[in-house]
Amino acid sequence: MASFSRIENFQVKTNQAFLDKAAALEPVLNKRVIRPERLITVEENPYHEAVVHEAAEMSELPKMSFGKGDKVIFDFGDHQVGYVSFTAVPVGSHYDAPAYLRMKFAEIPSELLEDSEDYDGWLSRSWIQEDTLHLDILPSAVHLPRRYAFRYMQIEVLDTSPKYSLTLRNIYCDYVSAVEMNVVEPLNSDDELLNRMDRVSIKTLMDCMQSVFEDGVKRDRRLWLGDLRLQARANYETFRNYDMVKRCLYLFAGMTFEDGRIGACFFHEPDLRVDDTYLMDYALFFGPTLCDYYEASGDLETLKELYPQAMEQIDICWDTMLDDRKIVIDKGDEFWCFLDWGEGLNKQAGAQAVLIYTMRYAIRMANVLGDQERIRKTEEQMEILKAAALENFWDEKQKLFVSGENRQVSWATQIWMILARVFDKEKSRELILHTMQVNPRIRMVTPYMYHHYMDALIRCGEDELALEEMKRYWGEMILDGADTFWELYNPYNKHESPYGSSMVNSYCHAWSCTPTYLLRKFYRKNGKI
Ligand code: RAM
Repeated sequence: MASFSRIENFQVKTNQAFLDKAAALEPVLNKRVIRPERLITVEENPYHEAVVHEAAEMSELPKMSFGKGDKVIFDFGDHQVGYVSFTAVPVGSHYDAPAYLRMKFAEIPSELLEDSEDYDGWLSRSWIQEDTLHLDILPSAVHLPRRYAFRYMQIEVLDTSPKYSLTLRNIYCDYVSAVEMNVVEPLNSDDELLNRMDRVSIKTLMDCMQSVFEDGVKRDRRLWLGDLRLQARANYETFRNYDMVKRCLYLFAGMTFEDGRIGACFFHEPDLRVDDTYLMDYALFFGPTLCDYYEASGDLETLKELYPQAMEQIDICWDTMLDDRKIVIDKGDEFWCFLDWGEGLNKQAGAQAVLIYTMRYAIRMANVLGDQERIRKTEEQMEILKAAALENFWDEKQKLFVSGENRQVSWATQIWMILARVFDKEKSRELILHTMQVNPRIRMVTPYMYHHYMDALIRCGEDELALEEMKRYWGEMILDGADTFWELYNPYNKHESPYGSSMVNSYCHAWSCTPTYLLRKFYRKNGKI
């Protein structure tokens, strides 16, 4: 299922003062030189899993030379984001032809077993991290111009000539990030798996903190509002880089759709530009993200300045996205609301719940600013929307919420209804436990949706269960070899991809970094771990 939107003659509304504020907050990236730790080989086992074998220590490299058809794989020891350099030196007779190399970068070992010729997904194949290079003059100090996201780098010699081969020297990566790991205290739990989940979360977040909060450093390398909200939450518990959140909020507010709707994602290179994609849930999350930012940073000035736009997102939904019954109009297969990548997931009831959820944050902000009129209006609207949700989406027989014309039952719908607090805590608890028992066929596939599942369990007072589920999901990803958390992880289908091929899946995806937020905010602070 291809999901994207494209608007002909897309018109935007710009607030230059906001964009200038965002530009002034552009971070200077820290650089660190990282060298590979060892040479490896990768092979496929009978279960179609990639198995890594150590081939040699790095100290062996100067003694090795590579001719036509040879491959060497460098393991950089952990996930990296940055610019790779190396020197190629010819050995043998004087070189009589250019060296021709193919380089492949992989976040996880199985990417090295894939052949991009077989790619048939619907996202651009240009995301696959491989390049070829001709070296006309040797020796040659190569500085690759692209930024790569990887742990493993494979160099394949496509050709030299019968008269010479190559040695490879001084290979390193200039790692880049806006933040430094050493400002974050370790979790120090007695449970080593939790410590690892925390560390991997922080590394995921750190790698994605570039000029903006990128969603994924392999792909899409841009700012998405839904991702930002979770990244910002994890950031408040770890790096506490308030400026980067502020910069991203001003970017979204500084360039919107002509009618004031906030775009789902934003490009920051070569210049600032909102994408022509509107997602109802993402636009609404501008409010909660702003509210969280204010509560974490105390920056009242920014709250005041951006509050009107947060409210406007709700007003737009109230005015344009509801039918006479005050339920969200189902736009079916269009890319109009995200929630999760689950195949066939109907978004109608979930979107209604997100609108209600967002209103709670609107009231929180209105309280800070003493906006009584907004509080009164929003409380009234929330009640109307909750009543409409119960009337139209609650199925008393199944004791579950349904969504869409086909009355679909999904995990996402139940979870968002719980987060919207359509029921009180006890009834919500019954609902989540019942959902777990029923295990609806339309499951959660992204760590993004799993985060909301954890949030819902914690909200229902099921902290222990949330911890178990967190270990089962993110912990399992670690056991499957994650150095950073992946964009997609469906324990029931490990090769799942919403893009028609897992070759373009991202394996350092910021919306997956929330265990550190959950562990630090709800468990460590209360002395529970
Ligand atoms: C994908 C990315 C991104 C997400 C959007 C909706 O393109 O994974 O992180 O926010 O979908």
